[in-house]
Amino acid sequence: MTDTNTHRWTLPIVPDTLRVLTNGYQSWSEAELRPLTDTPRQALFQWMTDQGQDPAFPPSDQAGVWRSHTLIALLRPDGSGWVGCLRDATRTFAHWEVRAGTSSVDVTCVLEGADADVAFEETADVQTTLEQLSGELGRAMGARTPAPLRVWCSWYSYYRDITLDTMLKNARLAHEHGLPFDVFQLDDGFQADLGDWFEPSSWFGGHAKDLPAQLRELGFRAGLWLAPFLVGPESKLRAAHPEWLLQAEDGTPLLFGNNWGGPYHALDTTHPEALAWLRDLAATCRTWGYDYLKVDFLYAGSHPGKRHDPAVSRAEAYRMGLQALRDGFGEDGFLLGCGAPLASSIGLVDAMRTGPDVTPFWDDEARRVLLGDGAVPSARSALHTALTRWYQHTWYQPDPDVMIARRERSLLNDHERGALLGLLDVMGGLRASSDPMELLDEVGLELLRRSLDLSTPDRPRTLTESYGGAVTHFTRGTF
Ligand code: 9PG
Repeated sequence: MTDTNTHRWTLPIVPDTLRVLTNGYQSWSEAELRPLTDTPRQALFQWMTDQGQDPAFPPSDQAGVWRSHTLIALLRPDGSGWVGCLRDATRTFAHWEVRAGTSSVDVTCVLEGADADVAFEETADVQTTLEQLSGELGRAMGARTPAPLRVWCSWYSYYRDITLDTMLKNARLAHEHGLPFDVFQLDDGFQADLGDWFEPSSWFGGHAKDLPAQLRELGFRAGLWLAPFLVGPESKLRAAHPEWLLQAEDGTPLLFGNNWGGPYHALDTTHPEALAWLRDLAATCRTWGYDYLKVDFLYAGSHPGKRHDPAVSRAEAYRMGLQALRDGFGEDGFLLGCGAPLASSIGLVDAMRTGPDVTPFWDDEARRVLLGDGAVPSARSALHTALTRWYQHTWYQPDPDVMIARRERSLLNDHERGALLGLLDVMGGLRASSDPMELLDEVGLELLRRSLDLSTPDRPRTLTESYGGAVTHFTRGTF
């Protein structure tokens, strides 16, 4: 049972010249600034919606109707306009919708969960007001913004084919080159199954607990990837505790998404035993020597479904799960959220992926434009979305995803590698790389060194004339 409250405004303005700024639901959802009278992208397949959007609040399929989580803005060509923003996302999701009429624009904000304050202001300077209101939201929720870290992550070169030896080989080479990484982070592929985190995969060639001490000898901290709220349908965890799973209306364990060759289950984070298990999981990773966790696919914690405690809202259920991980990992552990409902993570994570995955190619036009998947991984999508969320610096350290400095096993040309480097620097936050050290020539090493040089983020000059230009420069098709 969830309460809903609705707020409405009607703006007496002709919509033709307005633009709308949306935020999206979770890390991978597209965030964009688009003409209000355009039609939002429609993903052709349900699994795309499941992995990029809120299934309970998917993008509209009508011209002039735009939806956004937590906040929304409408801009006139001179940068003035309106900003709407939720004041507290701990217990509540805010579903914003703007609807263009002929001579007016209707704005609706539906609160899913407890009632909460909502700001809606007309302003001469949308960018400044957006930064103010989102900053207030961050402060109200006790945002954590520790110093950014420089991270090597195994995913964007090795994908699930990662081994203990490969991790150590890269760490040794990085050490020899004197590259200033803080953390070496092992990504997906080390574990037997989703949920069976303590057992190694058949190919990993060791155990995740064998890594941290060897990394520390080379001068690096150890980081580990988990999708802590996901449970594989064939996993031992699923067999042992079916009662811990989020359920469909008919009481059977819900299956959703499509990665790792099929759909998966989610833990019910209102179940006390599932929460205790999550605390133990994070605490165990800590005792193995990891002090950096990339906690991924977190949207599973707020997926719609039937929970053990039906009085808990999706935002609250999500935060109960995330709080359990924080409690287990400790206050001084570094938590990077990924695939995560954005504002509802404030105060519990140290850093947050603010866009979809970078890939070693610029754009996946067919999937983005023709199949309508705005959350599709690509260098372009990652930069475009993370830049649109620039104001979220006050919520956590943003993680705009990795630099790709290598020339081999990459389709990025020199201009695109340069754009990636420059725009990651504009965004600030975490600096990351995934390049196999052995593939870096002199130019690649120099690009990587420059990308690890932490700088203060540059405020985009204006929202309407932002660094988005550099993103579109190499892009064909609808923005
Ligand atoms: C490991 C990876 C990496 C990566 C994460 C996440 O289907 N999808 O929409 C989809 C999006 C992202 C994704 C996987 C699937 O990647 O962002 O850095 O950790 O998981 O599996």
